[in-house]
Amino acid sequence: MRYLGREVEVEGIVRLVMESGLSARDRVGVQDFLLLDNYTSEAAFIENLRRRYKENLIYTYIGSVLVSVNPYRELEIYSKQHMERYRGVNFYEISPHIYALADNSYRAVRTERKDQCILISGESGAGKTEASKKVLQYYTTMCPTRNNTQSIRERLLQSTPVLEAFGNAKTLRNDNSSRFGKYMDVQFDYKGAPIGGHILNYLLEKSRVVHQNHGERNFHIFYQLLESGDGALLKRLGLDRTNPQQYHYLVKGNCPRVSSISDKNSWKVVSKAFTVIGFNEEEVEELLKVVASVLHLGNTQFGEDEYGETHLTTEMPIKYVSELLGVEGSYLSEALTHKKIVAKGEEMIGPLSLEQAVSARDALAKAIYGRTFTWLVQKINQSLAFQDEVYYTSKCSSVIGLLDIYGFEVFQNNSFEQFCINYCNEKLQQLFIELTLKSEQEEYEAEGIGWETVEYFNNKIICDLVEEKFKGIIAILDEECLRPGDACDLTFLEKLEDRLGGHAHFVTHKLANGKIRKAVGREEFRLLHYAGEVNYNINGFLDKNNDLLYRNLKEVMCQSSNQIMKECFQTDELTDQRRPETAATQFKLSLAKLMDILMSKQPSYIRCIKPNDAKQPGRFEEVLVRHQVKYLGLMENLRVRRAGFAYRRSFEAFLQRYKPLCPDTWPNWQGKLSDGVSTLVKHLDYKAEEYKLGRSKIFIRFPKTLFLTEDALELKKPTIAIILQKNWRGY
Ligand code: AD9
Ligand code: MG
Repeated sequence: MRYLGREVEVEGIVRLVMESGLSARDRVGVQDFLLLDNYTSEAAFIENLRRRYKENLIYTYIGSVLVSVNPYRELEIYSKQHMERYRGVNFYEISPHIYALADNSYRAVRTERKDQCILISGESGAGKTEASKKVLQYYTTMCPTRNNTQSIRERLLQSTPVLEAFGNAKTLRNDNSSRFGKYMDVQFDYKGAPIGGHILNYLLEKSRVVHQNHGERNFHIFYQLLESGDGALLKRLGLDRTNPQQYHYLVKGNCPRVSSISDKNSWKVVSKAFTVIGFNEEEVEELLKVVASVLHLGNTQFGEDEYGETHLTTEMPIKYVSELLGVEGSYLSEALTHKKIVAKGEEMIGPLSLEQAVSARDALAKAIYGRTFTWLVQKINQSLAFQDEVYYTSKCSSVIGLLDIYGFEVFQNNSFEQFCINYCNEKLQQLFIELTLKSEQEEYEAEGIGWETVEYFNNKIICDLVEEKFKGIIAILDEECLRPGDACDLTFLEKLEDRLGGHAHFVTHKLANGKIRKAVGREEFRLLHYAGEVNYNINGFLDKNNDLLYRNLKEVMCQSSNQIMKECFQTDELTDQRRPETAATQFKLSLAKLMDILMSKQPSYIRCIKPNDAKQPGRFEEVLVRHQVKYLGLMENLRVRRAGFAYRRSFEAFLQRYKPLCPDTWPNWQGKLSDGVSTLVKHLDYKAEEYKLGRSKIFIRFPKTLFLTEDALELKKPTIAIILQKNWRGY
């Protein structure tokens, strides 16, 4: 029986097999949380996840949402055979899988011509990036090809290793942690062949270029180049592989090697990917020169002379940087130790203190790396762009967007980066609320079905707290960044206290009665996020938000003869009198654009869960999982789905599947589809409160109804559970 059946591997495919007398439900749980008897119980929810995880069943649905638990081991469930198995199959007819979700979105693109997006969320290490790769793999393997689209498939796939080399790093939480947010559109032509793509990147964690916490690394590319770049190349770049520990920017984390990472293999993959994407040899060399120059810059040291003047104490690193980037060495040295200020049309040069020189150097390294990363994304976008515009517009292509963006982060010490990342998650939660409820409501309306509202926490209040014009935290931060004089991180905190003290989601160490709240430090503010409380340390907020590069360093870079730097640093930046947007405001604007993009599409959700912090297979730590279930809003999600109708299915699909259960509809119903469904449900003895017929769909309120119908269908078949007939599947 379907839900009394066990999911077992048959010919490499997970199927449901009848096991008489044994309640497999006790062993492997239910494949859709909607089927849980006690659907309001968090404990039952987690127990279901745990049971399935133990059986290597990492996927479970909440209706159309896919919950995925990181197995931390390679499972044999991603072969081409598996992909084929999921093509054209409805969710409940086969064991849950990411391919089912990918296929569902694809079918909507094909049949309804509606743009789709797949939103993947979860905390660091939960499996978001792996999930997005699996979806992409599905499309590039299963979709038809158009004449020359073979190469676009390859380019779509190969963009990933390149961006991972430059944008991912080993952190304490994940050996391959994405340190940037990524939204990727895959474009399909009217026949469903992938014909192009486009990537948007968000907030790269640039601070990692100059500093890594203990046990973490810089971005992968540095280690790959040092480990595997050929001897002649390294010589040209002035790099020495024999002692990677000599590069200051690589040693802070004291973690040059990671057992799960082969920098050698990755280098091979990345080198090949460069070729597929369309980089020629010179471009790759120019890019690697930039990478090497960052390492040399990190080795530039400063000292103070007897008069307290800052000067360079190392010669070679600057020589290499100037050679690799094609800039004047003396000019660069001067710019690293002095600053130029233009005031009322007059230029003034002043010395930098030792501390200022170090931070100017680090700012330059971060700017070079950060801009190169953006350049790389643009270059990849050129390669993914669909060339044939006439074809593109005339054949009305559709897109599926894939969002793989950082999950909610709570560390021991949370800074500006976590503030931005958690704000981003508030926005995504807001989108989830709007789209889930909106789409439910719209569907009931379109089908002429009444619906009851569900109470849920609307986190708009927190989004406003962060982003509201003039009043929000970002506005106050910007105000302090622009204010001349004594503005500093502490004055920022004071302003926050003044203006936001008393807000339901904002607290500092000061209590209203004049006492001190111990749980929040004196240099912290706490936000009560929808997902939990986070204390943010304000140190560095102003600097990180300003993200300034001294003018004379920009001037040096504008003279670079390196082709990439030429594109990254352009002279109009020097003449532009306007102050550039601050980092937080830029992020806010880019998120607003992202929300518009996502709102215009039909969403699907993958919610990833990390089962343990040790990155080990088979370990399911309940406390950790419970926390994620909470902040991913899974219980709320389940409640919303259950409050309405648990299942909906088009008349056609419903009739097709269950017609064997009624002699009047079997083998073929000749009349109107809605009449056929009516006849069928009457025969099945559905009670009036169990279902409603809309204009084109049947809505079933309780999962149990469908569950019993599935069982009845199962009894009609001899031994093995439902394997769909081929002719049910075609698109
Ligand atoms: V982060 O926010 O970028 O730090 P992600 O992207 O959520 O994080 P990622 O996809 O990188 O996590 O997964 C972490 C690791 O878990 C991978 O490197 C794999 O070793 C492992 N993983 C994740 N998903 C799967 C899977 N479906 N099968 C096998 C997996 N291993
Ligand atoms: Mg990732």
